[in-house]
Amino acid sequence: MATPAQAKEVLKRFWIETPSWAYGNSGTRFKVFAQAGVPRNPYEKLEDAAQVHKYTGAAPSVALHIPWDKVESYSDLAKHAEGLGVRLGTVNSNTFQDDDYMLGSVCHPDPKIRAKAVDHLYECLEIMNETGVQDLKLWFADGTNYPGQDSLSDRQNRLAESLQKVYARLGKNQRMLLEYKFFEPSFYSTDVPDWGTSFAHCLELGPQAMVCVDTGHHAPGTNIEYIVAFLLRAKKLGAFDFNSRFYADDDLIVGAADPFQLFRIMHEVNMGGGFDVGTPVSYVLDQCHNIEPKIPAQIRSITNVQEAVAKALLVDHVALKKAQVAGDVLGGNDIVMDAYNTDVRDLLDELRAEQGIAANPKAAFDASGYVKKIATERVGGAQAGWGA
Ligand code: PSV
Ligand code: MN
Repeated sequence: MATPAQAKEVLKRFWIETPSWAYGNSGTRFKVFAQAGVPRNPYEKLEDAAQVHKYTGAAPSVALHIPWDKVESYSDLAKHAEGLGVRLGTVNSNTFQDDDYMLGSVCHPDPKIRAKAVDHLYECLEIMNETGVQDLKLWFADGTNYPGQDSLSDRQNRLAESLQKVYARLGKNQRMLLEYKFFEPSFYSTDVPDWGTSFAHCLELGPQAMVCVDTGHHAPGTNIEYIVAFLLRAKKLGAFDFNSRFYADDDLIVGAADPFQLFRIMHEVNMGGGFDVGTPVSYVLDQCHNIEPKIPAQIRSITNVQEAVAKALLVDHVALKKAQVAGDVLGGNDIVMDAYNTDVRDLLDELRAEQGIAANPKAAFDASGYVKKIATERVGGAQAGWGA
C-alpha cells in the first residue's frame, strides 16, 4: 500500500497522452455540431493540447492521426509542440477512410490494396523517424459483413504477412501497438476482434509488437481488468486507449460511465507493475467530444484517470495478499473496496499544490479566458473535425 506521500510521487511521474482528434469537431453519423474556436489545423490542435497540459501538469504528449494531421513538415510541427511545452506522441495510422478500403486494407483480397495500406504504414514510420516518436498504433477496420464474403483464415494470413513487413522496418526503439475492436464498421467478422488475436500476432512478430487495449472495444460485461492482468504478466501490454462507454464504442469521457471499472483496471495495472519507473505501458486518451466543450473535457478525463490511479495506489497489497492466501473472500474484497471508497480529492489537491497548479484544473482553465480568445481569433478557414 502506498502512503499518501508515495501515491503523490507516483502521480507526479504519471502522464497521459491526449489525442489530436479530441480537439476537433466530431459527432455521430446523424450530426456533427461545430463549436466556436475549434482548431483549423494540427498546429492549433497542439495549442489546445498544451492548455490541457498547463492546467493538469499531466498531459505532455499529443497523439497524431495520419492523414488527419498531415502537414508539410513534421519536424516543424514537433518544434511547434516543443515551443508550447508539449511533444508529439503516438502516430495513429488510418487505413479506413479511403474508397479503396471498402473490403479492407491489410487483409483486403487484392494484393494491390494491401500494398497501398502497407505503404501508408511505412509513411507513418517515416513520420516517426523524422520526429523521434516511438510508437505506431495500428487499428484496422478490416472485416466482413456476410458469411462467405471472404475466407476468415486467408484474411488472417494476409494480416500476418502485412504486419511482418511493417515490423521488419521498425527502428531499434520503435514499437508497433496492435489495437483490437470486436465490431464496427464490420458486423459479421472483424480481423482483429479481440485481445487474443492481437496477442497472438504480437507474439509471432516479436518483442517490439505489443497490444493496445482500448477500453471501449469490448462486448458488454467483458472483464477488461483480467485482460490487463494477463497482458502485463505476458509483458505484452503496450498501451491503453482510454474512454468510456454505455453501449458500444461510445468514446465518452474516461471514468464517466463506470468509474469503478476504471479503478479495477488501475488496480490490476498497479499489481502488474504498470506504474513502475520505466514501464512500457503508455496511457493515451481516445475520445471524441460531440456535445461538451473539448478542452475542459480532456482536462476532466485526465483528472478522472488520476483519481482512479490514486485509489488504486491506496490498495493495501500486503493485507490483500494475506487475505487471498488465507482464502478470505470477503476480507480481500473489503480491502479493494476500502481503497475504492476512499475520498482522494484532498490528496489530489495536495499533489497539485506541490506541482504549482490550481487545485481544480477545469475551473482554472474555465476562468482563464482561453475559450473566448480562440473563439475570437480562429475565424475563417475550415474547422478541423474527426476525419480532417
Ligand atoms: C477505432 O475505433 C479507434 O479506437 C482507433 O484507435 C482509431 O484510430 C480511433 O478510434 C480514431 O478515433
Ligand atoms: Mn482507439
